[in-house]
Amino acid sequence: MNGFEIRYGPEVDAARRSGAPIVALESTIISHGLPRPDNLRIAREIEDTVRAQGAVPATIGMVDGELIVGLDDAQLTRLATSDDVVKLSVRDLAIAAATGANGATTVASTSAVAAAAGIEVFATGGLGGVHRLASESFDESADLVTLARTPICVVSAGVKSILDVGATLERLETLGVGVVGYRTRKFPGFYLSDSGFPLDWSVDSPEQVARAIHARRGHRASQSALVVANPLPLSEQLDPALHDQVLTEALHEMKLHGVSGKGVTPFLLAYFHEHTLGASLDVNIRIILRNSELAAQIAVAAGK
Ligand code: PSU
Ligand code: MN
Repeated sequence: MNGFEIRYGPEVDAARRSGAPIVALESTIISHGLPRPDNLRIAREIEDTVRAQGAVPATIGMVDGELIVGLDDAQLTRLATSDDVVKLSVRDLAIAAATGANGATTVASTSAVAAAAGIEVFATGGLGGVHRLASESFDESADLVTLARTPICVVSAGVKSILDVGATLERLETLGVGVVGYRTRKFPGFYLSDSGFPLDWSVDSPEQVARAIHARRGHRASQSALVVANPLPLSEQLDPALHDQVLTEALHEMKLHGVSGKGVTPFLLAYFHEHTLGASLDVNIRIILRNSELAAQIAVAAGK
């Protein structure tokens, strides 16, 4: 076998043949970002949200070393419920394939695989980015550098508020990743509607995003990602006071437990879900469903 081939699920395979719009979805939010048993139900709901808008969901992940674009329900169940599922970034794909691993793809690896499969639109919750105190720890998500070299449109609610949002925006600028607000010029803060940082660009409709996708399709001068930042309405955001309090505690606990590397994001998300008594989970689910809906509308407008 040469390299690791992509296997397409039947629904995605049919969509590729007919030219139907496809939306890529990541699996790390299912395996590591959301608690069981809700995660499997939510994974299915995300897919149905994409279908309801007339697009085909392609959840990406690795099962027994096979890289799959469009996991079927049994595979989705496996990634949502097994204990042997590894969080796979881009650097892990080849070794995971070679060792026959089960793995979930992050924003970085999902983007890379989706682009390789010719998929132009991807929905997630929040991007990875520069962690707080990164000037000491050097902890910056591989999501950023991967988006710099991957032509994909990612719909997210900004970057997780557990990160250093200002530093992340600076890095996105340096790396040449486009960032546009959806009906806003305020960069959203994931759980919070507004991170406090302004944006240079705003779009009003899925058609406008589709035009940007068309403009750079195959254009050698513009092969980095376009991040569409889709904020939660103010009425649906997490209570900012609760957010700030839990975040302070979470960062303190993380230090006590010596959490580092790829464990950081799952630790902080789990801490939030536990210590907001589920409020952050409800918000997280709303974010993903809203982003999936918008991504599907963009994919439909962009056509093939
Ligand atoms: N957004 C969420 N939940 C998550 C993640 C993002 O709402 O679990 C995951 C994504 O897969 C993202 C990853 O790519 O966290 C970033 O992890 P790290 O900081 O280790 O790169
Ligand atoms: Mn990291």
